[in-house]
This record gives sequence, C-alpha cells and structure tokens, in this order.
Amino acid sequence: MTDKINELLRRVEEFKPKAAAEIEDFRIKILGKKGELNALLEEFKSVAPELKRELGQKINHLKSVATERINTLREQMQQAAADAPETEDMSRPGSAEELGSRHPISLVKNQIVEVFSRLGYTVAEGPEIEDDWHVFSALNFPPEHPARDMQDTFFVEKNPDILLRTHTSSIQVRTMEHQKPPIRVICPGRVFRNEAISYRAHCIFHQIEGLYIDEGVSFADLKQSLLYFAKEIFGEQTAIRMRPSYFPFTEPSAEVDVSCNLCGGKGCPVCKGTGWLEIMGCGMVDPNVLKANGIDPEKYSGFAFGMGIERIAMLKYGVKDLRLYFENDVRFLHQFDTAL
Ligand code: 2NM
Repeated sequence: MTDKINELLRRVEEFKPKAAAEIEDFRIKILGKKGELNALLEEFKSVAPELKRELGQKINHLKSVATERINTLREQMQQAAADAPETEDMSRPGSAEELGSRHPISLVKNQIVEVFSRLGYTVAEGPEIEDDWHVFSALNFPPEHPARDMQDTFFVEKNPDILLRTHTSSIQVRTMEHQKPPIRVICPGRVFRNEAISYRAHCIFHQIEGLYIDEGVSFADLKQSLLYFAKEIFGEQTAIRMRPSYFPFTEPSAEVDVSCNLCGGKGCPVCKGTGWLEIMGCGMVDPNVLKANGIDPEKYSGFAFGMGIERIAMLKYGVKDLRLYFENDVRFLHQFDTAL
C-alpha cells in the first residue's frame, strides 16, 4: 500500500496540465468521490492495526499535497490567461452602424398632420377592427350599399357586424360620440379593402381624413383650407380645382385636383395630358350623418375630406408602383432619408 501511495504522490507532483479543463479532470480522477484517494481509504479499512498510524499519515499527506497542487495550478492558469497579450487588432476601424430611415408613408403622414395642426386640428385615432355602425350605418351608408359587400370589405370571422375599417371616417364617428362641436380632427390610419393587388391598388393602405364641425362652417371654408393644404404640401405655385362627386356621408361632395407640378398645367404623361392630378375627396357633412351622431344639423354644419397617403406620396416623390411601399426593400426606403 505504501508503494501505491508513493506512486500517486509522484503523479500529483509531476502533473503538468496544458489546459484548464485538464486540471478539473485530474481533480475528479484523484480526489473525486470515485477517485483514487477514496479507493485507497477503502483499502485502508482492512489494513493491520499496527500499520494504521503510519499509513494514515501518508494518506493524509497525499490528500493535502494533491489539494494544494490542484489549487496552485488553477491559479497559475487563470493568471496566465489574464496576462495573455490581446489577440484582437485594436487598431482596426469599427464597423459602421447603419441608421434606419423613416418610411415614406410616415414622412408624408407627419407632413399632412403638421399642416392641419397649424389650422387647429388635433389628431385622433381609433381601432382597425370596427363594427358596422362606425364604418357604415352612422355614415349614412344605406343597407344595400355595395361598399358593405363581401367584395369590398373584410369581415372578421362569420359575424357580419365585425369588420376591418374600409376608411378612417369611423374614427370621426367615434370623435362625434364623445365630443361636442366645435370639432376639428385629423385622423390618420390603416384601412383595409378587398381589392386585387396591382401597381395602383392594395388591400391595405393608409388614409388621412379631416372633419370640421361648428356653427356657420361653409363650402368656402372647405375650399380655402384645402387650397392652403395643397400649397403647403405641393408648393406655393399649386392651384386646386373641385369637381362634383358623390359620397354617402357628404352633400354636396367633390373630388379635389391639384395642378400638375411636372408640366406646370400644360399636360404631360403623369397628369395624362390634363394638367391636373386627383388628390382627395371632400364635401359638406350630410345632415343625416350629423343627426345620427347626435349633432343638431339646424345649428351646426361641417366639412370633411379624405385622402390616400400612398397616393399623395406617389405624387410628391414620383413613386410609380404602390407595391413598393409594402415590400420594405431598403434600396427603396433609404431614398427618403432626407426627404423631410
Ligand atoms: C372622404 C371624402 C368626403 C368624410 C366624411 C366624414 C364624416 F365622418 F364626417 F362623415 N369623414 N370623412 C369624407 C368625406 C371622406 O374621403 C374620400
């Protein structure tokens, strides 16, 4: 047994690890529960009593030498790692952080909101999943109106009362519910229509609608507000014209065109030779809509307007295909970095 102890002592003293993991392996092998030291102690139990004293001392000595050696080797290994020269080349140039850029739809939305906030409008928002009342009934859409058809509107599950809003006018209905005139709100948001996707149509797009209700609001107020808006967005030289139109929620209603900036009104491929570009719809809020929303049409009148943000951005930036707004190709998105 003395030979075994001496042999183990020699191995402990000669142990020269190359890596930190070797030290732990060695510790388990020698000092671990099923290690060689415990095997010796097991053997020690059956040693003759007169030899116990000497052998016991030898084993204790072996244990303390082994423990100490392992601790020392561990410390040396840690120190060596800390002292090792830097392997990274600290003089290499850093990798540039690429900055994101604002989406053109957000840029144009912010510009439009900015213009109307100068006219005293505040921003209102509302839910994208709506009910029939806020999207259609409160806005004077008759029960058989084609916009209510499956063809145009996305319904949520099988309930015909729950649907994705097809315009942001539903936000204005919600505003009229909890606010008495004077009301001046601008409502940006995502809208949803069941349309085939092409360069000029998408099933998801962005609208911004405005509503102004007070005593004595007239069509002349509407015209001046929209002329101011057009000049702010498309430039001081911009003119507008209005063409009679129809919407369920306004009477009278009109389409608004701006003079084509590219040809100065002479006619070019962008304005299809007309000198004018359609930018929005508008009108005087139908008395039926005021009544449905608890506002007395004898006392109050108002105007409303609505536009597609994608279309305004296309005209402003010359974007030819609506689908580009939804593909998020950074080569497209980065072109608007400094657009504002
Ligand atoms: C448009 C065109 C004309 C409109 C009407 C209303 C409300 F809530 F007052 F009835 N909100 N938006 C409106 C009017 C929207 O978008 C082309």
